Amino acid sequence: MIKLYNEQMSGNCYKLRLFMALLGIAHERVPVNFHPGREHKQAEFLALNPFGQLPVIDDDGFVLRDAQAILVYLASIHDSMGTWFPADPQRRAQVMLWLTVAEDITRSASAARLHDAFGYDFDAPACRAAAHKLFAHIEDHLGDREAAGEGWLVGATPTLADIACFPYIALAPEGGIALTRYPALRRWIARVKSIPGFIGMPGIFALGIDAEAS
Ligand SMILES: N[C@@H](CCC(=O)N[C@@H](CS)C(=O)NCC(=O)O)C(=O)O
Repeated sequence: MIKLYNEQMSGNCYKLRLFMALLGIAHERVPVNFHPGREHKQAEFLALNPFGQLPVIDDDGFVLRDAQAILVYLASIHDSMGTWFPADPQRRAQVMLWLTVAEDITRSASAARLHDAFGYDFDAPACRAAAHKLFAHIEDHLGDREAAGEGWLVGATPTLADIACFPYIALAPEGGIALTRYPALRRWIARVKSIPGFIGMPGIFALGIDAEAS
């Protein structure tokens, strides 16, 4: 069974928990004491991921780091219809593009949250400014998608693009990044929350109990 080295408060771990919940992928969670234990910087964990970052999976001895790479791996095995990671070359390339944006969101919005909530030594104002620049772009993109009658980052149904970008956009207010000026983003957050089988995490609540989603 897949082992997920996990921290409940991590948005990058959460995107894997969410995807595995949506696809019904059985897994075991190995808790890593991220804060205050900093176990992700200790030798045992660095042997799994020399970058000292969560998440990591171990699938019967196949060790893989990086949330986006893991999403692609899981979809390649468990999404035989290509719903989440389309086989069509153009769609697939568009999904890949948003997986790289997800990494940019981690470096900006997630870094601001790590600064505010976990005391990481990041330049929080610069991280917030970078996040707003990204969010303004995503807001425009989602507005265009809605105008075309499709509410997802790529195509007419949710894909890995949405799963990868969702957590740290939804958690952005915890890093001092308000979403008030992004109505299309807030509508998209509500759509992600309405995917059957959706699960939340601390700070991301299911529809009906999160006023921010409305
Ligand atoms: N590219 C990596 C980034 C992972 C990442 O930034 N993880 C955070 C937790 S959500 C972390 O471990 N940060 C600790 C650090 O960078 O020192 C991924 O997408 O998995």
